[in-house]
Amino acid sequence: MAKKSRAKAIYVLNGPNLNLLGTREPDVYGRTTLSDIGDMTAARAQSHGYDVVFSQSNHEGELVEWIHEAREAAAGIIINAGAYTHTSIAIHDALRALSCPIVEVHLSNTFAREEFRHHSYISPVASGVIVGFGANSYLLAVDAVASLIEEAAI
Ligand code: DHK
Repeated sequence: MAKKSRAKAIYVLNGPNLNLLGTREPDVYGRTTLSDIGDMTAARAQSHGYDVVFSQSNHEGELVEWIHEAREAAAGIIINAGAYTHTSIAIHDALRALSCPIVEVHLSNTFAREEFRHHSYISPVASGVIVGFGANSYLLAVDAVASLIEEAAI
C-alpha cells in the first residue's frame, strides 16, 4: 500500500526530444514511452510517500520556469535536460538557486557516446547523477532523491 502523501512533490523534468521516446532511436533510448516512464515514476514515488509532478518541454525557458516553481513546491527534483544538459548555463543557474536535492538522470550512458555528451552543465549542481540504465534510470533516481530528502530531514 502507498504511504500517506507528503506535502511537497518530487518534480521530474524532461527536456527536448524526450517526448519522442519509444520511437526515437530505440537502440539508444529503448522502446518505453515518456508516458510509461511517467506512470512508473509516479508509482515508485508513491511507494516512498511522494506525489510526482512530471513534465516535458522542448523549450529551455519553460524548463527554467518549472525549476523556479520547484524552489517553493518541490521536495526534490529529478532532471533529464536532454541536449540542454550539454549546453544550458540558464538551466545550470536556475538549479543553483534550489535548496532541495537534485538528481540528474539519463537513459543512455552519455559517457560511452559522442564526446560532446561527456560534459554536463547539470552535474556540478546535482547531488548525484544516474546514467545508462534506460527507463530504469528514472526509478533509481526516485529512490535516490527520496533517500536524500529523508537524510536532509534528519
Ligand atoms: C537524452 C538526450 O536527448 C540527449 O541529448 C542526451 C539523454 C542524453 C539521455 O540519455 O537520456 O545526450
